[in-house]
Amino acid sequence: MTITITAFERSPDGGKGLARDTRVRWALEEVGQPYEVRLVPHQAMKEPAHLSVHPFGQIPTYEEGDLTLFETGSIVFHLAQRHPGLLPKDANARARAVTWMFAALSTVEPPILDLSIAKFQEGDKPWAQDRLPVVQDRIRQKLTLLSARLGDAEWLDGDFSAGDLLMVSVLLRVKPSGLLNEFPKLAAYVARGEARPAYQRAFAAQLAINTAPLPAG
Ligand SMILES: N[C@@H](CCC(=O)N[C@@H](CS)C(=O)NCC(=O)O)C(=O)O
Repeated sequence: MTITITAFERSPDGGKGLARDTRVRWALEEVGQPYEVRLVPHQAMKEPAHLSVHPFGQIPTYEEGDLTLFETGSIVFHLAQRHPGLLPKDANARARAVTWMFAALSTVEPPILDLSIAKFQEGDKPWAQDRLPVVQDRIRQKLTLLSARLGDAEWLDGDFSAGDLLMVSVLLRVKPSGLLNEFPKLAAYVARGEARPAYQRAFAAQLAINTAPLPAG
């Protein structure tokens, strides 16, 4: 059955791989599933056609036969459940990997997202410069504890899992700020994720789209 995901017609990051379709592409590559991409122009994001697939008018989405999903956590979980490669077989190890998926998205990603908002959406507010260090320190708190837990391990809990895929994806979003380099163990962990052939393929695919000429009109 054909899998179709959506992505920005032009990602605001110009192809640095920070738009969230990259993590879905990565998961698809890890489990060896071919997929097609439907590009959504900016002006179409909040129009009825796209809202019928994504209630909040965002990307990415995932369509497979009569199944339509949104939210990257849900999409990666779906792929990990249906195909081998992203979750351990042992029930307890699997539950722990799923826990890391949630930790990535609900504990680590929010302060990182807050930094993007503070910089790019609120950067011109009179209080922006006072707020920035507070937001950065909230990220540092999380990264300090995450780094301590990872220690010198290769991945968060045994073999590479969907938990690592999402954690690395989330940490990649803090890399441009320089904060990640304050945590050498996490920087090395992210580099291990980026070095995976599946990630490389996912990154190259989104880069190709974001650097291709836009259709005329
Ligand atoms: N929690 C959602 C977040 C989705 C999201 O924020 N997508 C961004 C692109 S990375 C988007 O579509 N932004 C445009 C908008 O919100 O209008 C997920 O993980 O899928």
